[in-house]
Amino acid sequence: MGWFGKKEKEERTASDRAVQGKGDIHEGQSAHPQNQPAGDDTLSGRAAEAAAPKGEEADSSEKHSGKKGFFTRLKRGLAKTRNVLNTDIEDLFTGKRKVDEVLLEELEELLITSDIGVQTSMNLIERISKQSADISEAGQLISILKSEILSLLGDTCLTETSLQATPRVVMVIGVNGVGKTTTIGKLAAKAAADGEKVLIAAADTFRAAAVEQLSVWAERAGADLVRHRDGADPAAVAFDGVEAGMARGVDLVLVDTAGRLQTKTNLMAELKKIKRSIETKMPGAPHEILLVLDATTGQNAVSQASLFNEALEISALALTKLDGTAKGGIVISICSSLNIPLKFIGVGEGIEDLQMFDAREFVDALF
Ligand SMILES: Nc1nc2c(ncn2[C@@H]2O[C@H](COP(=O)(O)OP(=O)(O)OP(=O)(O)O)[C@@H](O)[C@H]2O)c(=O)[nH]1
Ligand SMILES: [Mg+2]
Repeated sequence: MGWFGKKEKEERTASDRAVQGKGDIHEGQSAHPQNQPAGDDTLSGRAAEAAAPKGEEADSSEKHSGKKGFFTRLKRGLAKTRNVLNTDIEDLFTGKRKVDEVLLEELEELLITSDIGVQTSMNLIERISKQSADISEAGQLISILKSEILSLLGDTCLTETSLQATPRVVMVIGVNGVGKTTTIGKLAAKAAADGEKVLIAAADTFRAAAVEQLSVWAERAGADLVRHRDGADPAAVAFDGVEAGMARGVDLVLVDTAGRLQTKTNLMAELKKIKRSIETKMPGAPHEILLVLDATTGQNAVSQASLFNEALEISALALTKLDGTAKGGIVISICSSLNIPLKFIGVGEGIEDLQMFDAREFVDALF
């Protein structure tokens, strides 16, 4: 199945369903993207590290076992949340027999602790309270919770994109350090493995190491790379990338962008400019604007998504670092408070540590 919809069929058709619980966005942490101060290149060391994709060197057999290994890493990443959702829910029932207001309040607290978000947690509690008569033990509560979460995810997290253009142009955006470049590397590798011709445009010209990092990924994936000198106009790089992609008959053009700019340059304005420039070269492009979010930033990821969405109309989300200290509830929060499909999840730095989001698999990993 093509990851950008080429061969993808529409599996679910609820794309027009209403957005639920916008309230999550302003709760929790600050609404500002966690941008580093301009000029403070704290990422350079990390970039050098990231420049060497780790997936292929890793000798653990898990790394090579595809989907199963991915699921194992996802489960491990969600261990903390799983603990809360299983053990703590069981604890709720000690000495109690029925689901009353007190128990529901305690449950709501548990859900919020696992980053599900206030609004979404309230929504879940409401759904559960309607079924409280059927619940007399922890196992029943967990299974009802599981199916309610699944229905929340199924309602809003769709992968319905059908992109028929050649090339398909995907612009990848997000604040610094969330995993844009890594995600592009993984996507390029996956598309190339599916027999597609891929080109990457290095439109992050602000950070010195960015192009080097990208060229390592491009080489590894067997993708073409279009780059300009450091500090060049990102919109011009994107333009040239799309032009080259068209001329060379590539299937997929991935445009990497900066997550942080030098003083006084507005990130959103710059991204809009890149988008316009892509559109000028190829009407209808970019066909996908993929916002990358770091799951370890919790509710802040939800705030970032709404800011970027206001400026650029995001068409899909990728959520990275679900292998780290992330609380899995953030996935539920994102899916239920934003009407943007969550398309990819990342569970590591290796080339195969990215998968299409699968709600059922996710809920299985969660419980
Ligand atoms: N554990 C883990 N680390 C990840 C994942 N995705 C990316 N990373 C790491 O996150 C760090 C930042 O990734 P980058 O791809 O450089 O992030 P970026 O968004 O391109 O950053 P800027 O170019 O500075 O805006 C790197 O060390 C990556 O290896 C993931 O799914 N899990
Ligand atoms: Mg980058």
